[in-house]
Amino acid sequence: MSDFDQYEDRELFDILDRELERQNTTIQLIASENFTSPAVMAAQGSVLTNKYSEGYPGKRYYGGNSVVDEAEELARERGKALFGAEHANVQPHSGANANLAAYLALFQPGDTLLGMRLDQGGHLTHGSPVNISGRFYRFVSYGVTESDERLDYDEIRDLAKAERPKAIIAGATAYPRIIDPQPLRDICDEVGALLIFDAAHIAGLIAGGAHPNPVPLADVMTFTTHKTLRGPRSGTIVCKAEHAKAIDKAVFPGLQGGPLMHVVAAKAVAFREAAQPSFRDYAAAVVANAQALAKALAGEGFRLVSGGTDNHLMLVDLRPFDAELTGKVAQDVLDRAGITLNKNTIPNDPRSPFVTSGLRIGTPAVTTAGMREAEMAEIASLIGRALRNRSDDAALAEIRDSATNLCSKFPPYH
Ligand code: DSN
Repeated sequence: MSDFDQYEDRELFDILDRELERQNTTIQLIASENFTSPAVMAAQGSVLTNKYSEGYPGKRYYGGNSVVDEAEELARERGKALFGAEHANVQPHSGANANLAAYLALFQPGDTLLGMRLDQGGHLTHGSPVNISGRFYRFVSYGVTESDERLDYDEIRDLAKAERPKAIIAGATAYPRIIDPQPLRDICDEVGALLIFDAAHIAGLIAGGAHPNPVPLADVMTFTTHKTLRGPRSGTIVCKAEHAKAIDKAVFPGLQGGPLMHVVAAKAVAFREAAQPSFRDYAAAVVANAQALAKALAGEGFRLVSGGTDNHLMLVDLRPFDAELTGKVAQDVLDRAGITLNKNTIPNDPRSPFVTSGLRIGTPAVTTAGMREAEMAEIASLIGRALRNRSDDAALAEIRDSATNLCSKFPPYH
């Protein structure tokens, strides 16, 4: 047994202590982040990190896998049960890998696919030209309407009829409304396409019954496990039985080598946690908090893209609040005020993705910490104050104290 312990490496573990301090004392509003449970972290920091397990349970390339086989089997069964799926592959290291594995399993290079525009809320792996998805496949993008900034399923149908894609990729990273799987399924059936639903952001809302479950309608659903689902940083694919073999082959050996079995074990823990009745309360509270925060921000003079939210996030158009204020500046100012979130393009943003006119704000983490509607009103007020007083260092320091004081009542980790 190695005689090194974590207390010896102060150089690194001091950094971890400072990050713990940051997470405990500043307000976490990044829509794709959450606070995992100690059980998830214990599994992720376990001896399973030591094991090589290329292959699948019962069919591995190395010996000594009988115990980890049980962990992967448990994760698969729990993942299937959580979403009512016929098959689960719990090995993707990330959501991006899960998406690429789905494409590798089901499409040929050059095939036409429909995906949501990145600058209107889609994801890099939904066909961005700088991503492998956009280089290997012929992606055609759909977006939101100018009038109400929502998906228009009739427009998607027209596009699908014109382009005859092999699949429609649904899902988003910055879209504050429910994505209805039924009209997408209908369109896919009309044009003979597969439906791939990337539920990375909303997997926890689906598991908690706050959003419609695409699994009965989609051929494949991919998701990350660390956002609203509140598990380890990773990905998973669930699919119809008919695609199981192709999906498994695409994940390994198609795209990845040895799975991260400690992370697979942590996924098993997270799936169990998400199946508890209390997780339904959590998912409902995430949405209620987002709606309360959106309403309070509108009261501060911000414009909410699409007028509000029905999920865990909102997109804030800063221009009515202050035409000169960019997302980049707002993110930096709020960082100094102890409020963590990210700049984001809004639909038809005149500014670049590095500057932007918007912010993306999410409630999964603050809800896990125990904050509810009253705290959302307080957070909106802090955001408004900070951005109005962005050149005033003393005011920002005061707001940071208020943020720390609020967090001290809701520490995610003791
Ligand atoms: N980076 C993730 C997000 O924040 O939404 C998407 O991959």
